Amino acid sequence: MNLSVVLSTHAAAFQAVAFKGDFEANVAKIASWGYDGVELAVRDPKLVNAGQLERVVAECGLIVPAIGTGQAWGEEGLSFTSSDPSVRAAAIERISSHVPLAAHLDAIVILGLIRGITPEGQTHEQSMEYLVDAIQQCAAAAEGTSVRFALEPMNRYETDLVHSAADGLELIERVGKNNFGLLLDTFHMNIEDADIEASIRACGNRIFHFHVADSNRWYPGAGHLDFGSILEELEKTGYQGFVSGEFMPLPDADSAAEHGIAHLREVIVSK
Ligand code: LER
Ligand code: MN
Repeated sequence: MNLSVVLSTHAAAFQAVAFKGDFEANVAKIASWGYDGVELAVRDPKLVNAGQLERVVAECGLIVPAIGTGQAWGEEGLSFTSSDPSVRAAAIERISSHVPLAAHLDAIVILGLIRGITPEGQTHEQSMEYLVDAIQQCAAAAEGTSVRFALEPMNRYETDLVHSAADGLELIERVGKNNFGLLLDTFHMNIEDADIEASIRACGNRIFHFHVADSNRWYPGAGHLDFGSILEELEKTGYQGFVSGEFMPLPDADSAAEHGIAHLREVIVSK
């Protein structure tokens, strides 16, 4: 199973992005610890030199399996479900602008925080309609390319929209696009899903990407999740993608990344 870890291309406010700044040095460190890939958090692809980025990553022998987009919400307030049509349009435009970079890197585009939160005075159903429409527009923008989008069900403390794997599957039905699937994150699933392994089975080949953090959002092995069982179930679905570490930089980013991969390799080998 291929393992990656999340890295921001710029300083980021989101605290579960383990590494920030000093891009080249961080990519080299990630490779030296034995990761196969690096998931990149990119606020705006306009600000990224795709060729240079690809060179730095490839020189270290790494792959970029996925691009995170949540900084556009965290730092600019872009949202698929804003009541302001110009904000929704800017969010759709921003996500569509990831398609060339993602095609270049053969990476999944992650739809996480960019879905936003239902604003005061707007109904939940109205937000869901905006969300379905936005995803359909982004999916259409990637038609004719190999780029796929993965929406991440996220826990109730971060958004009111799409919490569980079951909610994600319902959304897939409504969107009805083949290049749209799910990103499952064990931290969110531990809060929202009754049975993590059963959710993985239910999502099957609609799992496009996978995040791991332990129950406390520390590195795998620091909490009470059974990653042996979780990853075995994921493998049984025929999943060919990456398992990507997205955890708090605690006790510090380097130790977390090293302990995390050590634990994952150990549970994978012992299965
Ligand atoms: C992003 O992948 C994620 O898991 C969210 O919790 C970000 O806040
Ligand atoms: Mn995540």
